[in-house]
Amino acid sequence: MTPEQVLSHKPKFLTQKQREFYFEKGYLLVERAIPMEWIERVRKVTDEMVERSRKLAKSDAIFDLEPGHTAAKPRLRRLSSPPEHHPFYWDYAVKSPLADIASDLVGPDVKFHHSKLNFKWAEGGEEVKWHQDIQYWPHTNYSPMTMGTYIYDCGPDQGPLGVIPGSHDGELFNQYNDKDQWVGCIDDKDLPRANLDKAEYLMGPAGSITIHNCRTIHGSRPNLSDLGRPLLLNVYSAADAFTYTANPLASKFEGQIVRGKPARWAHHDPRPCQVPPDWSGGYTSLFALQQGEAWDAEQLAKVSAQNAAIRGKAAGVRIDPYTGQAAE
Ligand SMILES: O=C(O)CCC(=O)C(=O)O
Ligand SMILES: [Fe+2]
Repeated sequence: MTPEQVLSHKPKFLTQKQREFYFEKGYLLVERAIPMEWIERVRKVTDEMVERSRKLAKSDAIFDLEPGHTAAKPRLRRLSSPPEHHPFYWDYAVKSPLADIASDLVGPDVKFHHSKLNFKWAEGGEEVKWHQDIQYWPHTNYSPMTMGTYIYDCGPDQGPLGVIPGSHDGELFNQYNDKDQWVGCIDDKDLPRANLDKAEYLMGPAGSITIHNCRTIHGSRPNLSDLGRPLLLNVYSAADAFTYTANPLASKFEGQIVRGKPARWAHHDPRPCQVPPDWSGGYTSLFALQQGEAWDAEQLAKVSAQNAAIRGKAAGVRIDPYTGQAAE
C-alpha cells in the first residue's frame, strides 16, 4: 500500500498527524502509548528471563550475553525471540495496542515478523552502530517497521534509540566490509552521507514506544548510566510483504497475521535491497557481528541446534495469534 492508501483507512490508535509524521520522517515516538498494566507484566516476565540467564556462561541463539556476564551480576545484551520463551510476550505482540498501531502504519492487514529484547545493561551496555534493518531481513517491499517499547523510563544517558529523520527515503547502504564480510552497520567512509548531525534521540517514560521504518538509519550509544535500558522490539509489516531470506531470529510466530487477513498478492517495491549472508543454519548476534566478536565452535553448534529446534516447530505447527495455542 502507498502511504495515501494506508492513510485512507480509519486509524485505530494514532492520530492522522502522527501517521503523516511517520510517513514523512520515517520514525515516530509515542509517549506513554502502552498502559502500565501491560508494562508491569512485561517487567515481571523479563525478570524471570534474567533469572534464567544467570546459569549461562556464553551467549547462544537465545541469550546474548555481554562480556563480563556472571551468575551474580548478569549482563544481557539481548533476549532473542521473546515469544518463543514466554507466552506472555506473544500476548503482548498481539493483544496490546502495538498491533493496532502497526495497522495504522502499514494498513489493516498486518503480519508479525520477529521480536527481540535489547537490554543495554547499566554502566556500559553496548552501543548499536548506525545501520538500517531491512538488509538483515529483506522483504518484497519496505513496509516493515520496528516498534520499541521502553519498559522503564529512558533518558539521554541510557543509550536511547537515535534515528535520522527522512533517511527512509534516502540511500540503502552497504552493510558488508571491504573483505565482503557482513558487519551489519554502515561503514565509517559512508557515514558522511548519513546526515548524522540530524540525529534525533527518542526518549520517554516507561510505556513509551519508538517506531522506525525498516530503511531508517538508526543506532544507539553505550549506556553509561547506572540504570538499565531494556527496549522490547517487535517487527511488523504489511501482510503483502514477503521475505525471501532466512529470518536471523527464527520464530514459530514468523509470518502470523495479527490483524486483518493474509494477502493473496505480494506487493513488490522496485527499489533494490541488499541481502545478508545465508543464516538458515543459524545467526549469532547483531552485537557480536558489529563488534567483530568471534564465537567458538561449541557456541556455534548450540546456535544451529537451537535454530533447528525453533524452525522445526515453525514448520509443523500453526499458532492461533489470538490464543497463542497451536491451531488445527
Ligand atoms: O537496541 C537498540 O538501541 C537498537 C537495536 C537495533 O537497532 C536492532 O536490534 O536492530
Ligand atoms: Fe536496528
